[in-house]
Amino acid sequence: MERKQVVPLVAAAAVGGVVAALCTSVVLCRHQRKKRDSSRAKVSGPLTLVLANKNYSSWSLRAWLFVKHAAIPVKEVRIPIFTPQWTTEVKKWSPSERVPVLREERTTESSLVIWDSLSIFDYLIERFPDATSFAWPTNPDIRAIAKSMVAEMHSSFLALRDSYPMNIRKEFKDVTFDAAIQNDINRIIDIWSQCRRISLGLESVVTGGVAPGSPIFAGPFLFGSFSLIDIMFSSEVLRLRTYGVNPADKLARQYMDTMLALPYLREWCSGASKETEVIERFEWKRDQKCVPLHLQKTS
Ligand SMILES: N[C@@H](CCC(=O)N[C@@H](CS)C(=O)NCC(=O)O)C(=O)O
Repeated sequence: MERKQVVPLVAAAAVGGVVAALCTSVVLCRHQRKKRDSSRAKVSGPLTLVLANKNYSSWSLRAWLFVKHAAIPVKEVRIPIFTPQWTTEVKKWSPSERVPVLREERTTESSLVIWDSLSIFDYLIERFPDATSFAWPTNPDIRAIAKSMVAEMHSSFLALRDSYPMNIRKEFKDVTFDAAIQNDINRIIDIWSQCRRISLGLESVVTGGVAPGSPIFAGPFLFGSFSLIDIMFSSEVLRLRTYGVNPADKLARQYMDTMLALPYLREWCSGASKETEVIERFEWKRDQKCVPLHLQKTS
């Protein structure tokens, strides 16, 4: 299992190029070395992860990447979003009628249902502590910052998320954004750049503090090795690619390349390219003023 985990990191590190090379000589933090082991898991029955389309569902992507990286066995159930099948099926699985949702069978008649991504991550971290030890940095200051950024991703960037849906199969060029959306994009790029600068020792983790001057994390991901913060921003890497955003910031650009080379992300994208459903409300059209998703009628 350990070998399987290392492959995506190595492949992505190769793309990280200079950044990865810089990181080879530094001290690895404890969570980066810890073995993952799902054998100590505390669940009573099989797990089912309910997801929507790979092409459009950014929250499904995050939950899926998490279980893949933790190598937690789950049965996947896919319900194509906003289809007649969705309307009838999602109610059977999810109290919020949203996905992802995770179900743990307890007996033949009972189950525990966990919905909303952050709760799913929390639940899996509690139940599979070894397998999910990659989730948070062990340094308490950096962990606090990572948690702030993960929470920000979960609660924010609504202007961007609402008007420019994740649509992995499409790539547009020369897209112009209005101010609110450009602000969201700039903030996401700033977060990526800040994390990379902290990892490379170019910026202190403490505001106004002194940068260490040498790398503090090995690896090309936001905080060195792959963690939950990378999972949270994975859909944003894909979203920026779809709408032709190429950050001027070199560290942010390198980070996007690192993520786009991640084997599990590529596997997800390859699944998206094979899907046939086209959901009109998620298809951005250049000459059409964006109607935010929450104002659109469900078809
Ligand atoms: N806050 C939720 C968001 C889940 C969500 O909005 N999922 C979308 C698919 S990506 C959904 O199920 N949408 C159905 C709807 O809006 O009715 C989470 O973090 O899981």
